[in-house]
Amino acid sequence: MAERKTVFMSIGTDVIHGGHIEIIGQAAQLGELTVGVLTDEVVAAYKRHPLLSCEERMKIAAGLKGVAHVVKQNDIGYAAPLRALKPDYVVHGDDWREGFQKPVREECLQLLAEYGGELVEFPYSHNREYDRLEAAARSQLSIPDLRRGRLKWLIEKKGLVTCMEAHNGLTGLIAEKTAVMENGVIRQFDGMWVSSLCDSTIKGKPDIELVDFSSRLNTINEIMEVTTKPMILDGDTGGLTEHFVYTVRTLERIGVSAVIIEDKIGLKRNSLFGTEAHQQQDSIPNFCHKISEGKRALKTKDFMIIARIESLILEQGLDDALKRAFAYVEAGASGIMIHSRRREPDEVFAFIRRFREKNQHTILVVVPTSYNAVTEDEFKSRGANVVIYANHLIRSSYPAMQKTAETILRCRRSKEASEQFCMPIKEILSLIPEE
Ligand code: SPV
Ligand code: MG
Repeated sequence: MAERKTVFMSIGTDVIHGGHIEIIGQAAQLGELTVGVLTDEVVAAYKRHPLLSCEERMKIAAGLKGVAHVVKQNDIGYAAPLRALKPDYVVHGDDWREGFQKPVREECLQLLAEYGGELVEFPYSHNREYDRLEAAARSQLSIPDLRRGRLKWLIEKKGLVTCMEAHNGLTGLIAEKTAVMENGVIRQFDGMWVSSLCDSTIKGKPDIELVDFSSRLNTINEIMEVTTKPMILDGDTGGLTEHFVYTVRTLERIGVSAVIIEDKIGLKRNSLFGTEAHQQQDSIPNFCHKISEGKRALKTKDFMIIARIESLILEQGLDDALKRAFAYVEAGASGIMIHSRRREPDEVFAFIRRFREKNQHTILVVVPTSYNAVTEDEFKSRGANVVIYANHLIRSSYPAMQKTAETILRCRRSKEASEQFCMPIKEILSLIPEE
């Protein structure tokens, strides 16, 4: 009797619908079917945060009719399972012939050619009901209780996460949706940073805690309404401790993942002014009190209060920064943000090294605006956990808008600006589709 053929297919979804059952049934007819269940990190990177864990999804897959074996798949690519299993057939929907999965398909074909395996593609079912299901699953992720803890989860899974600044719904969508494909790996930002500088600048105000909390809250809500990724709020100094406890409760309730407060007191100026502007650092006991009171106000284990140290900005030295860091952790800070305005990363690296000698677990946040040549991989290898791109969308949009305005003034009409700098009307009309 001829040996039974073997079949492999990958599953990343946590919403199993009739379309999946159909394709699994067809795959099982070809032979003994092994299903690779993509890990949570992989699903989060290429699609969205999974609502069910990999272990749960493996149990579900194992129970489906036609599935003989289930394996965990650690990569969107097929190299590991195909080299290990050498299945006669790989089954996939034909939707991956185009779009971001195209290189994955090409790699899969090469792998199959190595040992004479075959790719079997079934027509992908564009069913509106399935699209609606996926949209409903995605919208779940914006629910505060599901969004809040996702920053911690991502840091635990990935070691290092990246956050892009967002200052309104549109920039929120850019932070949420921008993705690039590189060697079969999809890169996206993990979360968003709601910067005081950008939130003030977009309102035409200086970054001196002039934009009040209600207004900051409006910005947060505007972004949250159209996105699902975790959010870190730049909480400035946190204000009076008596007020901060209420701020913390509000932020936690609406699904923000973390607030970062800086150890300054009095009229706050943007850190990138350094000592050029008068700025005063808070005392250690006072700031520790603010942290511990904020911590006491929390209702969940998900929300994080992160203490930002301004010692390097105010030229108080590394020892002062470290002394503060350990005191703030002792007071209950879930993380430390170390800030610097030098072009060289040396003092930040020295801080991370000396902090990590004594503390391997507390989350470390860096904001490499001035020392911008350091890569994310290097930060990770040195022990940082969060990289924040604090102001780049506003800094890139302002010059672009100014150029358009100047060109219209100079030309006394909009033709030139429109042709050179503006996206087509048709594209802007369909940029945000109706749901
Ligand atoms: C912000 O983005 O508002 C920050 C970071 O606080 S910085 O501008 O570098 O101070
Ligand atoms: Mg700020």
